[in-house]
Order: sequence, then C-alpha cells, then structure tokens
Amino acid sequence: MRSTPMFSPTQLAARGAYLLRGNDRGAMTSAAPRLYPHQWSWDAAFVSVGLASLSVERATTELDHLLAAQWRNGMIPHIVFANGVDGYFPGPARWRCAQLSADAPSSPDTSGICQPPVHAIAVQRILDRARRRGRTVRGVAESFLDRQWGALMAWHRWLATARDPRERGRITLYHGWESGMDNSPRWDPAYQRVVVGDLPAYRREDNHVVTDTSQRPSDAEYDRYLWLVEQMKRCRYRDGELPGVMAFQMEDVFVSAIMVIACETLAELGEEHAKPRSDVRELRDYAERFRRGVVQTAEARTGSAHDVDVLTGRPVATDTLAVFSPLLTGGLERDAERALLRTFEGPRYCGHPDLRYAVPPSTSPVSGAFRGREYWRGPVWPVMTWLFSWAFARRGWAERAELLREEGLRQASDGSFAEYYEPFTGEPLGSMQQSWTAAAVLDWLG
Ligand code: 9WN
Repeated sequence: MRSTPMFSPTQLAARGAYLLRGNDRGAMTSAAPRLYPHQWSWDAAFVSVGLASLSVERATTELDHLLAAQWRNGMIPHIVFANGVDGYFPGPARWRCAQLSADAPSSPDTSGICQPPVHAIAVQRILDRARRRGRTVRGVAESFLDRQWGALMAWHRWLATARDPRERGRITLYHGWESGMDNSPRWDPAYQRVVVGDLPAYRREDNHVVTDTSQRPSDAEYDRYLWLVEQMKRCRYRDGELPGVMAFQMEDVFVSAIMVIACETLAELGEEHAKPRSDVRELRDYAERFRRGVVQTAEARTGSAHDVDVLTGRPVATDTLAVFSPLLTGGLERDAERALLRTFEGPRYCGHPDLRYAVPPSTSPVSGAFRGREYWRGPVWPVMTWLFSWAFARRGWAERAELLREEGLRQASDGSFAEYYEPFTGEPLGSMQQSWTAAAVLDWLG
C-alpha cells in the first residue's frame, strides 16, 4: 500500500529542525526527549551531521561535548549523562565509572562501554557542509578538526589496540549495547550462554515510556545486559582484564566495517588538512587490517559476512544488516560483491514485495528470527538507511545511494521522526521525536 506523503520536503525540513531545537540541551542534544534523555555516542555523531545543515558551529559543539567525556585510554563512552537528569536506567549510579576507573573522567558522568565509531564520518560531513559556506564557517570546522584531531586519533587507536589486541582485523565487543543493535538476533547465541549471577535489584525505565513491551527488549534480556555491566565493574573497566572476565565477547563485523570507513575518512581529512603523516599512515594501516578482517568472514559465493564468537571461536551466521558489512568496506571478489548487492536489493531485503518502502530492515523478513515490531529484530532504522546511502555514494554507487535517500524520505514523510518503523505497514515505533532520525532527514534534504 502506497500513500501520498503527509509533509512536503520543506515542511519536513522545518519539522526536523524544530525537533532538534526541542531536544537541544545547550551543548548536547538528547537522543530522544523521554526515552533517551542523555547524549549517546553514535547518536551524537549522526545528530551532528543533521545539525551541520542548520549550523556548523552547533554541529561542532555537539561533538566537542561528546569528546570532552572521552576516557583517558581513548574510549568514547556510549552515554554522556546530562547533569541531574533522571529517567533513564542504567544511570550513573549503576555504572559508577568515575569511582571505579582511573580512565573515566570525574565529570561528566558516563557509561563504561563504547558504540560504533561513526564520528569521523560526521566530521567529514561537517567539513563538507562548511566548505560550501563562507570562510568564517569553514574556519569554525577546520579549527574543530585541529583541536580534536588528537582525540579522534586516540579513539581509533584505542579501538585498534584495546579492542583488537590480536590484530585480527575485527573489533571485539563485550556488550551487545556496544554494537548499537542491542538485541539483534546476531547476539542471541552469545547471550544464551550468559549466566546471570548475583544481580543487584533494578527497575527499568524504558518500558514506562514505550509501554508496548513487544517493541523493547525483554526482562530476561535486560538481566543479561545488567549482568555484563556488573562483570565490567568487577574488573574496574580495565581493558586488559575484560577478555579474562566477560561472558559476552563478540567480534562485530559491522562495527569493524564502520572502523574501516572511519579510518579511511579520517586519513583523507588528515591528508587534506596537513595532519602528521605518521597518523595518516597509521589510519590507513588500520583500515587495511580491518578490511581484511571483515572480508575474511565473508562466504565466498554470497559475500555475506558474519560476526565471530570469541569464546567459541566460531562464526555466527544471522540474516541481519551485518551480512552487508563488505558493501561498506569493499574488498570482496567481484562475483561475491555482485551476489551481495543482489541480496541487498532482492526479495530478502529491500526488494521484498511486501515492504512499504524499499529500505533495509534490520533483520531479513524471510529469516526465522524476523519480528517486525521488535527492537533490532526486524524494524527499519532510518539512520541505518542513511549510513548505507552514504557508504554507497562513497563507493561510487550514486543511483543506489539516491534510491535509498528517496525511499528513506518517503518513509520519514509521516513527520513522526520515529526511532524505527515496522517494515510492512510503515508504522512508526519506539520513541517518537528521535534526534538521529531528524538528523538523517535533514542531511538528505540539505
Ligand atoms: C542502550 C539511543 C540508543 C541507540 C542504540 C539503541 C538504544 C540504548 C537503550 O538507544 O540503545 O544504549 O536503552 O536501548 O539500540 O543504538 O544509540 O538512541
């Protein structure tokens, strides 16, 4: 069923801008007004892309705010808590990062895990926008890059060392939240082996906001999430101790693919802006290492990539967005890449005949694991559509990129800026007024 857009592009852009202003807390944007009242790491990067179409200066402030909370070891924490704001669990009192870790900043409060490294992509987008403006705006973006170059290097270096100590070319995650795809079927086998120990009592906040429980992870899933946090706290978030302690250890092929494009993007910026040659070389080496790591997991015939469970040493094959990781990085043999593109565009994903819009669902609708309304188990995340569209444009696939943009905009034209959408009905789900959805739309319209 197709329907006429409810909002024109101009109206949609105005609403998106209004939404971001509404979620603006001064120097940071809350990920969503009620469900996520703090700053999330990869949300902030996408949000800054959208902000750049409104104000380059405000976009750089968003990333400055995030990077001010960077840990001493280089990790960008997945949440920077807004001072004195309640309503999200687990909050600072549960994480206790500043009390337990010498690496955590004493202020602001943060979580103790990371999220996908999309930040360099955002920085490039901000600089692109600035280039189209006058000299003053360009200066704002360039001085941001100068002041944060070291922080961005430290972040990528931390990922390449602390999270890939054996140089396998894949980032190890110790918590599903680190993937940003919290309860994706990708993590089911690993979570099934997590035995919850003596877990301090807790009360969820998320299902007071999203009251339809089918749209959020279950209580059993939350127990495991919280147990992993307790395990990290027991080793005081020390990078070197996590491999010996954590019950969840997954090499995430999708985060590794993002690492490839982030390192390449940052290397390009480094070259353009006369950053140290040794830094640029280091980034290019990381990109090569992680590209090899991603491609190694791909099936020769289909090109589909897989995560690897560190604790069993086995690949985990699930039919989710992660299979397309090599489309982000390049590096597959030609036939395998063609086959993977056919899968992306064919009936298992964007070309499924019953989809409301031709955008990729988080899990394939033909997979047994597919649940159309359940968090990361089927719905469409507009920000993922944006990421694929951006990456395809970068690979030189302009038409494919444009198609995703058009379909993504058609989906968003309902004006709800939902966190995610049911793929067949187009029903907006999760949190409404989600900042990164508005940001993706603003960038598409910009
Ligand atoms: C846990 C903020 C974040 C996103 C994640 C998404 C969800 C948090 C939650 O919301 O995760 O980090 O409480 O469910 O899965 O990708 O960054 O929008």
